[in-house]
Amino acid sequence: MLYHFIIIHVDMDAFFASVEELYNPGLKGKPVIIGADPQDGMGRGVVSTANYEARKYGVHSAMPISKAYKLCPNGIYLKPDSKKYSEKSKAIMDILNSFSPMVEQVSVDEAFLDCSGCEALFGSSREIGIKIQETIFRQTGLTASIGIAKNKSLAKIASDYQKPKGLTIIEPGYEQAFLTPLPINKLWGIGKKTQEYLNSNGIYYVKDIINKRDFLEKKGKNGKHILNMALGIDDRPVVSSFHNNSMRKSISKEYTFHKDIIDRDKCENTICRLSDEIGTQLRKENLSGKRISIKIRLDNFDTFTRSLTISFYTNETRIIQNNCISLFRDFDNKNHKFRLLGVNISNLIKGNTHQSLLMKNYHDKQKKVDKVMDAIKDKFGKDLINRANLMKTDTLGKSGDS
Ligand code: TTP
Ligand code: MG
Repeated sequence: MLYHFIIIHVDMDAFFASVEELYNPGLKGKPVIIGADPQDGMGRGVVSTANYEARKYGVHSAMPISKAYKLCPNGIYLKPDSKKYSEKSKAIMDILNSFSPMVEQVSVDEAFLDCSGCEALFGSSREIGIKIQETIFRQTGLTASIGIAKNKSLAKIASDYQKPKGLTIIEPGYEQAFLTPLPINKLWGIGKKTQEYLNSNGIYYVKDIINKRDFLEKKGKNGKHILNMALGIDDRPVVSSFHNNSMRKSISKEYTFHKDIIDRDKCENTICRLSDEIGTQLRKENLSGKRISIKIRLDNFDTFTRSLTISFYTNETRIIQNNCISLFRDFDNKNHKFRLLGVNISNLIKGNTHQSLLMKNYHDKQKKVDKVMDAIKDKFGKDLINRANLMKTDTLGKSGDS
């Protein structure tokens, strides 16, 4: 028999909202929207997710909460409760690990499994898919959609194809037939900007990409990647995250200003405060990270991220702050006001800082400061104490996790 790959993508349905429905079954059948406080239509945050009932009104993830409120004023609006979601996420990942040793978690509610060669154990790929859905439902009460194909990109497209509770299998040999009629935004990794660019070049469907392959081949690495996605070519392996399954991939904090602001000093203070919160959390969870990013949303909703990777792992507030500030200073807001700022640290490992010996004295001092700050925050709460450079920080409202 010809050996073929069985790559499975599992994506939970309306994850945050479904978990809330589990805890409060009275919500079932009603439109539920998880996200920022809508404040009677004046709220300034965004929607994290909406259940399928609320989606009928046009509400979706990342939409401004004020717009969601306009579309669905009678919806039930809830704030995200990340503790609940990560507990359920862990339970789901444990189940997936019982199906294959090769499980790659890609977000809180989503993972790839390499089940190639598991047929003898679990049956055909369809049977494996059904078993995974049934086990998740039986053990957590939540529904998942599943895509099965010969590689990650195809499996990911397939899991989204018939949501919710979908099971879509792209049989070997039928990949091209499945892909060509799809609109380009169904391909993994084609965001809004790329979609607009391709549309402006007359490319709307996957088949258009293939017809214009010469054009894409001239567009460097990204163009070739898009062409490969359209041809169903993807040789990225499922990288098992078995060893750090329960470990976070990144920590983010963000803050939406109550009013858009232009004052860059105020922005820097907010960035310092968010970096401080991230440092505290890293140390609490005994993690260190290497890739530092800031997120900037302007008053016209254009959103940017700027990142850098430092040469050592850190959990020191000062290092995170300084790098974020430097990223921020390089950013030209072109006279637009700032609406939201965020800080993220990723590329995480368990444990403490690995840094150059030359800087050891400096770091030892900073670590002492961090330790004292953490102890005081633990005892008296995080809002009581701030470093000197945070003193001008906008204290209206609180930042949120994401
Ligand atoms: P998704 O899997 O993208 O969405 P979903 O599970 O809510 O719905 P679907 O059935 O379409 O898969 O994201 C998983 C969770 O991540 C989602 O429940 C909430 C959170 N999330 C955000 O907080 N902000 C976002 O912009 C997105 C897309 C998701
Ligand atoms: Mg999902």
